[in-house]
Amino acid sequence: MKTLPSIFRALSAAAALLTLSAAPAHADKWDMPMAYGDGNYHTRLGKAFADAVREATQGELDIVVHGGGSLFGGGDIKRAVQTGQAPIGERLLSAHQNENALFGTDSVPFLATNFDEAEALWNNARPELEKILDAQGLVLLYSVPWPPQGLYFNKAVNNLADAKGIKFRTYNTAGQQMAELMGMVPVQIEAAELVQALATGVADGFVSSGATGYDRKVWEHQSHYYIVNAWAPRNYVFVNKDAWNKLDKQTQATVRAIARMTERAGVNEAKYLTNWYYEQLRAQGMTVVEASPELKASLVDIGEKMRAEWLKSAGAQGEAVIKAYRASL
Ligand code: PCA
Repeated sequence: MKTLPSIFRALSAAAALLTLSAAPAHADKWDMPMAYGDGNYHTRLGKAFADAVREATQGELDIVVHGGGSLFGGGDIKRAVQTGQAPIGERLLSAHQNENALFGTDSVPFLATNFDEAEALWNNARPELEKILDAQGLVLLYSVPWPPQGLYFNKAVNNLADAKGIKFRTYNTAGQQMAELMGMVPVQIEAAELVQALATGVADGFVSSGATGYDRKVWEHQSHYYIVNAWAPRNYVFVNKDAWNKLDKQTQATVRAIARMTERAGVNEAKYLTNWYYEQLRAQGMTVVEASPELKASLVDIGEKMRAEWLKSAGAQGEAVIKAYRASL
């Protein structure tokens, strides 16, 4: 957590520079639901973003973050913002893959497995996603990645035979498909309910990064974390278009500038924390290691099948994004 204070300082210094010469014509209070707990870096960044916006608009745009799914659960946040029940919110992007395959671009297995690739993929997917969101009445502000994804279990799992039949918590379509192809039994559960699921035997393993294992203190129920770097999913922050259009142009530009800085700070924070989380899991007695070559080879095979499926469902638009991404590497 070493770097976050400097992010707060930088954002607040930037906010001071961006401060509008005249306060906007009318004050707004925006409730901002977020799905992940208050200690998580996405939620801490959301609060830093809100603080910077409040400072730069001299308190006239007051964004109030509600973490941990306390205002709307993760599964309800997008709809809440689309219907205007909340003007702004944050959600896991790939949770909407069932609406449009493009939302799952970041979770195509082994397509982007480190932060640089994840950023290149995002840069190429972003314009398409902005169009899709615009048609849904939403304005995209910023997006921050999670560390690359691996597998948690309560025993050693070195091959598909070891994994067979395990009840496995997932958070998106890709995780679900991967679990099924591994011979496991997927169950979709929000991070906020993860510990309960592990404690009651609803799930005996799950896909995630070190972040969620650390945030949810899963060492009480899990013994192994396998580093796989299967994909690096993203959260994104979006605004209801009507609420956005009520802001004057200068306020919009200020919010956009702070959003850009928050995204940059978030990428750096995620990079820094990736190994830090592994160290914390190890300090709690967990085995944190690379997946065995045998398991890794099976996952690569499964990943190829999933990539082919995804390309089919994402059509020409998806193919164009992947092609441009590959060309940009
Ligand atoms: N944590 C989130 C999504 C990806 C991650 O690393 C979760 O497990 O819900």
